[in-house]
Amino acid sequence: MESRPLKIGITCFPLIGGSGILATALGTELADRGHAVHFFSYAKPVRLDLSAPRIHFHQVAVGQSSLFPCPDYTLPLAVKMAEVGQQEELDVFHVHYAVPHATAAFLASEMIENSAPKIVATLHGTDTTLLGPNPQYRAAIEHALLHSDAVTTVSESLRDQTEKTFKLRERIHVIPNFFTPATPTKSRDEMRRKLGISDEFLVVHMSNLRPVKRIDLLLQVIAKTSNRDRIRLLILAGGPFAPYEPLVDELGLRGHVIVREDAAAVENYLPAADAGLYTSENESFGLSILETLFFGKPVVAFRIGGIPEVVGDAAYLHEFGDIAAMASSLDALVDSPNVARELGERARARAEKYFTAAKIVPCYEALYRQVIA
Ligand code: GMT
Repeated sequence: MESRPLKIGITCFPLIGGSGILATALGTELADRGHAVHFFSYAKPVRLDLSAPRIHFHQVAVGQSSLFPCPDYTLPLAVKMAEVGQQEELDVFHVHYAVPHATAAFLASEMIENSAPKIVATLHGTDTTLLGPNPQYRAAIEHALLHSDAVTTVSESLRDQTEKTFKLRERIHVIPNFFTPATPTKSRDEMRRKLGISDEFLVVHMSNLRPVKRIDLLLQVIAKTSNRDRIRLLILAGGPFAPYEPLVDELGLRGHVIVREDAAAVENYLPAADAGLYTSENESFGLSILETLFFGKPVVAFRIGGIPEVVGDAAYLHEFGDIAAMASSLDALVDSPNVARELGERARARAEKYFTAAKIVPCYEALYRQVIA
């Protein structure tokens, strides 16, 4: 028997960051598969195409009452989710992050009472790693997770850490992230020309430059390579790079670092690169790393969090902080184009085997049907 299409509410952060990108890609794929998808956020998620069929967006205005010491988002979000959840008879609220999104979903379902949508909460990292140990938030996160009908994490590593941090009754489901590479609109040569690169070895790094990304270590690795004169570092930055400019000079890297703070089309930049370099001290998954693998580029990173689950043996991984080892891996790639090509192809094959939409989206659909049943 054909199963009926679902009505799914997705709550996520709208800005550049893996969780919003993943939530947007998931909603888009679900709508493609015939489900109705309602997004909730304070702004339109950056990659969301509002003209696509079955996609709806409900913008939540942040609460500004002068009674409160600061603007409030959780309550207006809960009210909007309750209104739409009831009107549209949503089956599921799929929230990305426990606080404030799963808390808002819990409040919304209390407001709706009977036939409230089921709640699926996906954890991307900080609920557990940053806020979990914080006594101001711990109990609220635990409450939101205990009142969700299912909790998922994006890696086994984050599941283990979450189960150690909170007292949960049910086992967490692990559903890894996926990525669908867009078709480049510019050639490798054209992009390299635009970037002012000829035959230099181009190393790419994509992140929001938060402290956890350890941009200090990223620059130090480049400075330590024997091939530094042949290497250029391209940083596709989802945050301001200005705080790191003094370190660029201190390490003598002026002229070696190219920063793009408005880089939306990663599908044009990644084929122009020769390798990816990631130096985060914590990463529950590493969506940027997955994007790099999909474009067949060899990756050098630290063996932390969920990264080993993403890259398997298709990348060079080193103990956290071992900058010398990272630099020599990069040197090996610069010196041996065949090794770089072979590792990049292995990376692409792994990404296409385990982390496509075709593989992952049905796991979410199955989970939604399980909680509804
Ligand atoms: O890493 C960030 O700063 C952004 C954050 C987010 O909310 O988008 O990323 C988290 O979620 C991504 C999508 O699941 C993961 O790929 C990142 O590894 C995770 N970041 C951390 O765990 C630090």
